[in-house]
Order: sequence, then C-alpha cells, then structure tokens
Amino acid sequence: MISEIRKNLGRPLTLSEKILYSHLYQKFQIGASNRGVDYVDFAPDRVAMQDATAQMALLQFMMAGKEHTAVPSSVHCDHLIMAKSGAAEDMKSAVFTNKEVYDFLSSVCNKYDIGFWKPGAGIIHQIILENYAFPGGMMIGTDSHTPNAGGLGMIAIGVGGADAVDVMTGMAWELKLPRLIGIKLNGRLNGWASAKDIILKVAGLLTVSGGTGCIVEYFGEGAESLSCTGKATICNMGAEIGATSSIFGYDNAMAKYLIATGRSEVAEMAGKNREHLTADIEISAEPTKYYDQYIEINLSELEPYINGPFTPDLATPISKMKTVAEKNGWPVNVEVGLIGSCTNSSYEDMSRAASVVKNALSVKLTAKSEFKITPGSEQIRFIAERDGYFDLFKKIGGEVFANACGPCIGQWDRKGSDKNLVNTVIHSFNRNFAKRADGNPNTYAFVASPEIVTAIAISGKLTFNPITDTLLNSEGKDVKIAEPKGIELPPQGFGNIDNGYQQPEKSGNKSDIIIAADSDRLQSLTPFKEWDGVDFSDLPLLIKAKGKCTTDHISMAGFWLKYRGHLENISNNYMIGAINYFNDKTNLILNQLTCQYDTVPSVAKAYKTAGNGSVVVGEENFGEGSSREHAAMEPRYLNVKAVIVKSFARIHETNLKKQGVLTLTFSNNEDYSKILEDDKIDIVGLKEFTPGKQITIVLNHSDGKQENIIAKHSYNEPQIGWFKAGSALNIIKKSNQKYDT
Ligand code: MIC
Ligand code: SF4
Repeated sequence: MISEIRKNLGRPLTLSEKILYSHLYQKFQIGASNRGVDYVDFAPDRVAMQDATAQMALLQFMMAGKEHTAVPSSVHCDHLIMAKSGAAEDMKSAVFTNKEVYDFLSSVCNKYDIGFWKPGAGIIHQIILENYAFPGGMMIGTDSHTPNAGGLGMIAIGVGGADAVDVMTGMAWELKLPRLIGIKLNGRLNGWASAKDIILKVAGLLTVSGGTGCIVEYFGEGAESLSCTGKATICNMGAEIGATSSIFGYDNAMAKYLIATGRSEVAEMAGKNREHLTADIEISAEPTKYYDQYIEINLSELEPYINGPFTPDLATPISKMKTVAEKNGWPVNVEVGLIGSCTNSSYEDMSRAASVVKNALSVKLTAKSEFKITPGSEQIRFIAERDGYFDLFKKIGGEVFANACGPCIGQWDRKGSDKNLVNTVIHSFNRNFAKRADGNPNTYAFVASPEIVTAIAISGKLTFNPITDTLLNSEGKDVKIAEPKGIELPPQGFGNIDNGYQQPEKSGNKSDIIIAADSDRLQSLTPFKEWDGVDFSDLPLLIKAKGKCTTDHISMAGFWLKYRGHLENISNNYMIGAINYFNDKTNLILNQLTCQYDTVPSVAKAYKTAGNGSVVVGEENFGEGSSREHAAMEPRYLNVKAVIVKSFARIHETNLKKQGVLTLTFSNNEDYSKILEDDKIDIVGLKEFTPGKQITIVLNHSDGKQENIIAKHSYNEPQIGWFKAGSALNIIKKSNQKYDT
C-alpha cells in the first residue's frame, strides 16, 4: 500500500504521510495532498477519553443510537481526583465525591464495549503508552496531550468529544491535511539536559501557536539516542506549541519499551516493517525539500530550560535565569517543586530525579521547598516504590499524590492558595497558565525537567543552576549536586499488578443508562436547534476578550471540573477568566439590556432569556490549550451565535464548528479595534455561506453609525452543513435514522 501511495504522489514519503495515507477513510483515494489546505477523511484505529471530557463525549455518543463503538475505545478516570493529603486519602475522597460520574462512565463503557480504567489506574496518556500505542497506528483522544503516543511512533491527535463520536460511530473523521515540521536532532544529550529540554527549547522557538495545523516529525541520530518515554515527553508537550501531533520513527528504544511492557509481538511486527515506520531515506537527506519547516537542534550543546511563568513558551536557558528573573521581577523563592504527570513520569524520569536526591543527601543537603510526586500510572507508582525511589523522595519531605492529573489541572487543594499570595512553584508538567495548578492567579508556575525541578526544590531558588552553582549544606560547606543518572527501563521489570482496568462484560448489563433528573453533575443533552436560514441581526456584543484567551479562560478547570457532565451548570463558568477589553477586568461586562455591569454568564443568560443571540470577540490563538469542548458547547448553549477572532487554536475552532457556533476571523486584524462595547452586530449573507467566500459583518454603533468589516472563515462544504443542521451531531443522528428505517 505504501509503495502505491509513493507512486501516486510521485515522491518519497515522510513518516507522517505514510501513517496518514494508510488511514484514509476511503482506501485508495489519495487525491488530496495539499497540506494545510485539503480536508481529508481519516479512519483512526482507536479512541481514548479521559473522565472530564468523556462525560460529554459519551452523552453525545449515546444520542447517536449505536450498539457499540466502531473502533476499540477506552475511558480513563484521572482528571477528577483532587490532590490534597496524599494518594490514599485523596483516592478515598475522589471515589466518594465522584461516585455518580464514575458509575455513569463505567456503565456506559459496559454498555457500549468500551474499556474502563478505574480511578487510580493512572493518567490517560501514560496508560495509552504502556498498553495501547503502537508504531504506525493512528488514534484520537479527547485530550490535547494525546500526541504523547507519538513516542511509540503513532499519530495521535487531541480532539473534542464530538470528533470522538464521529470515530466511535464509524463515520469518517475529518482533518485538514497537516503541514509538516521536520526537526533533526543531532548529537546526544548529556549532563543535566533531558528530553524535556528539547521540547522546552522547541516551545521557545515556535511559540504557543507555531505548531498550529502541523505534525512535528523528529529524526536524526539524536532522536534515536532518546528513550521511548523521553520521545513521548516531547510529543506530549507538542500540544503546547499547538501542534496537531508529533512523532518519532520506529527504532530500538521503542522496541525495548514494547518488550518491557509485555508487547514483544508488536515489537516483532514493527521490526519487520521498519522501513514503513520511518521516513524514506531521501527525506532525511534533503529535509528542506520535503518539510514545510525545518529545524536542527544539537543535543550535545543543549542546556536545561525553564519555561514560564504563565505560558509554556517563555523559554529561559537555566544559565540565564538569574538575569531574566531579576529583570522581570519574578519571585525567586520556590515554595513547591512537583514532578510527574502524564508528561514526565517514566521510570527514567523517576530514576533521574531520585539520583539527584541521592546525590544531594550524600552531600548533606535537604530540600528548602516542598516536594510532590504525581506518578502517571499504577505501574509507575508500583515500580518507583518497589525500587526505592519514593523512599528517597520522602527523605527530602516528598509527598506522593494519587496517580492522576491533580495539581496539573487546578485540582490541587493547596493550603493557603485561597489567600492569593504571590508565590512561585516549579513542575515537570506541561501547562502553566494562570490559576492552572492551585487556582491562585498569583502562583508563578515554571516548567522544567523532573531532575531540574528536584534540584531547584532542594535549593529553594528558581535561579539555582546545578551545573555551576553550589549550595550550603547542613555542615556549612559549599557543595555541588552531581549530574543525574537515569535508568531507561526498570531492571526488575514492570511487575504484574492490578493495573485498574475493567473489561466490558461481553454478555453483561446492556440496559439503558439512567441519569437522575435532579443530578447536578450529569444532564442528558438536548439537540441544538438547526439554523433558521435567516441572517443574524442586532446581536449584542457579549465580550471582547483582551489578550491571551485559553480554554482555561473560556471554561475554567479546577472547581468546575465537577460539572463536566452537566451543560447547564458548567455554562455558569463561561468566559469568567477572560479579560474584558473595555475595563481590563475579568467576569465583569456590560449588559446592554440593563446598562449595568454583570458577570459574563449572567449577561449571556439575560440575552438568551430575552430571545437574543450574542457575539464573542477575541484576539490571537483563541482557545489555545485544552481540547475541552465545554468551551464550545457553553457558548452554543448560551445562544452565542458567532465567535470572531484574530486567529483560532485548531481544536477549539473545530469544537465550535461542530457545535454549530459560527467561527470567523478578521480579514484585517485592525478591525478588532472597531468593535465597541455597546455594539449590535449583524452577520449578513449567510444564505450564500460557501467555502472560501468572505462574510460581511455590520457593526451598529450606539451613536447610530454603521461600519462594515469583512471576516474570513475556514469552513468546507460538510462543515457548513454542521452549522446549518445546528451541530455535527444532528447530522450523524439524521444519517443513523436513515439506516434505522
Ligand atoms: C489539560 O491538560 O488542559 C486537560 C485538562 O488535560 C485538557 C482536557 C480537559 O480540559 O479536560 C486537555 O488538555 O485537553
Ligand atoms: Fe492530566 Fe495535566 Fe496531562 Fe492534562 S496535561 S492529561 S491535566 S496530567
């Protein structure tokens, strides 16, 4: 098949192309090859969902009327576990507080033959890497860090729940053919530098939007020298540059990992097909000819990076941190260092962090900051504990949290965080948006490798550079911490443990799923209404968001996670984190009906109740960050008709389109400034809504003046169909009804 594709395109193939083209929905239709332009229908092999997004995804899937999922799918209970008093206590309270949701997810999984990973089993991406990812495969997941599986040579893409529904119902899954960024890694990591530093550097080079619409393909001798889990760290954090996916070609490190995790037959098969699981040799010989963008990084010279605060692309080499922190006035006393997460909790990570602790203890140092560990899975927890790493961590005051997202998603019930004091933390997670870790907007969160986080937690200072600096030990002597040493894979194996998996019962209970009418956590969905065929007119401006507006600003995590299965309740957080352009405040906007200021959800509801739609305006990379489709369902539910921005992040734009909200971008970014606080907005010409055709927006200012501005859109024909039908799901439902009759 691959040789046929090569012949068809008349040129050598990159790895991504080999995988993408061998997953076309309609086999042998290889016509579309315009990267960044053509929409292509794919048939991924697998779907993964985590508990915070699975609820909406499955509520939608249940509306589609299928008996089971069309491809193997799994649900992972990881996001809803609060980190507070350590693993044992926290698990107990999670199982109690989230019982209704876990029961719902487990019964839906049982009914539709979906694998269910119980709370405590671990974080979705780590579980996928340990169990399901395979070289040459293609999967989607309702979490933006799904690309983690690229560490095992898989094209794995983060999507919203409605996309998961496409694949689970056996429909085509559509994606704009990604552009390709080639990154050649030369040399070899040494000393304190690790795989994490590669992606931290790449994030600095490409910024949070530099990977939008692209697959990043890593290759070169440096790539082959990295462990499989190191590769996964890099692919995972590709989400932070907006990349659709990231991938490495199949190599010995992957083979070793597959064998260690009990999948030797997969390694054997991959070994036989090695040529298909890497790019053609012509590609690496002339990369600039075949990739849309090309970067080289010399690993031998790479120094550790610390990224942040408040954005993952603000990359500072560790040797410059003193100067940069001073210049920016960042608080340098580090309160807490946290290691682990879906991104960085491999055996290698744990062993390198542990070696730092061991070195530090041997030169009589203890930790100045608090130290927390979040294992990515029960497997990892088990082996890290068995091999003595946790004992070492505990010697410097380390506390082990549950195998879950916890402090990475605002689920960190941190003592005193409600006082909103300015403070600094450093972690090996991937995200560091405001309020992300503990809900405190004044927590400066920095991202670094687990070994750097550990060294900094020991020193207590953000500006500590273990490569050059010494620390005063308990005997008053100046000492250095030796370079970390890691072990790639557990010498004693992964261990045969209860990993927390629940297989769907084949002949089990397939009865209807009941949702209590008075539940405040779950609510059945009502289909959105179809478009009435009339242009939008006189829509009040709801909010003009200023600056960075991530999905965390649009639909906050933390406290709100508990409403992820209840659209009405979670809509009460819509845009509460976004900054109102007109007063620089969060969650305080003009209600044009009353001329009073109120919260965003209240004003949106007031417009909805009055029978009005409304419009949301934003700036660049709007909706960056998470895949959560609540950020798209909430505006739809609140009757927001259109979101007009300078540019969108990929997943959020698709999510909005799928829910039937009109996504438009300014054709001239300066027009953003023309939108006034009390504008009423018309969107005209929707009857002629066609691909590539611009749309006119009329701004009706309160002084009676009118201004026309032009907006672009990226809809293709089927997507225009979603808008007209009221949502993509309405179309799936219709096509199912056709089959049923
Ligand atoms: C994240 O890292 O932001 C999350 C929490 O995993 C999200 C998913 C969510 O909001 O549920 C993501 O990355 O997609
Ligand atoms: Fe969980 Fe954080 Fe990973 Fe998202 S990035 S899956 S919240 S650990």
